Amino acid sequence: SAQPETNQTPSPKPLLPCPEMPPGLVGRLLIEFSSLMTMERVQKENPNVTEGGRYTPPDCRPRWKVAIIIPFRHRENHLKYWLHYLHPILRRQRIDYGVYIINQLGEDTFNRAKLLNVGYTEALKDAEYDCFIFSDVDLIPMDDRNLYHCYDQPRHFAIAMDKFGFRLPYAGYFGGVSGLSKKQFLKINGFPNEYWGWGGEDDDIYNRITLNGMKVSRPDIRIGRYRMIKHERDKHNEPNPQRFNKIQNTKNTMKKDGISSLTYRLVQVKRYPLYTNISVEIGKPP
Ligand code: BGN
Repeated sequence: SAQPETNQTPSPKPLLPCPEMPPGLVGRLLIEFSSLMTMERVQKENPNVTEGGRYTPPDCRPRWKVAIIIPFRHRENHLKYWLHYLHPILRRQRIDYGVYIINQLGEDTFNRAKLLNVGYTEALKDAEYDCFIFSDVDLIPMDDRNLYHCYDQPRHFAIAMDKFGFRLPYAGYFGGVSGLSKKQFLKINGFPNEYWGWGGEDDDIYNRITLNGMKVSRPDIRIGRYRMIKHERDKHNEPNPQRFNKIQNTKNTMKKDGISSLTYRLVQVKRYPLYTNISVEIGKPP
């Protein structure tokens, strides 16, 4: 053999790229929120997930490195269900991923899109992600063929939610669960930081996408189905009365307001077995 005996460095197994549609997906899933869920149970169900909620497929080379970003405040119970359902789905999908919970500290008005910008920034301090999936904590996909990676165009995943009768509520809807590559995200200067309270920030993101010459990609309506965990309206996240005006002005605001203007105070990064918790102070509305 030409191999010198002194060279004992083990070369990594050359893995083939993960298949477009991984074998072992099950299709339509039964999703329910009545059984009681504990973090201990979910941890036992997912022994292959490593600290901070990281996973990489052992049997193929993933095409994307995906950071899953979840804006969060006071939704511990929803998080247990999300982790219970999503970790096994993502494993079957052969996704290389990390889960980041972005926890808004204090009780000032919630700001979903700013938390998503924080998630993008903080995840990149952890690993060289090239794909970002932004998910609400209460949305569970009902079909594992809805693959959580990035696409040629910004992706909208949650297109058929139970609360909207499994239909898209309007053509420009981009809420719930969406995904952008790093390149796509930077092209639109990230997300707006100035939407305090409920509503409109997803429409602003949709505007940014189309104004920058991209279009939204979506799965088949039979596959992009979601269950939302029922809940009372959150405190300190009242509908934002400015949202109607603001979404008319994306063209003028997007260059200044976005990832380029993001400021916040990082308070704590804590790695749990199934996710990384990033607690931040993001200020309050002017
Ligand atoms: C829209 C909201 C979205 C929300 C969807 C679904 C606004 C802006 C003024 C029209 N947009 O109406 O943010 O995701 O409903 O609930 O309120």
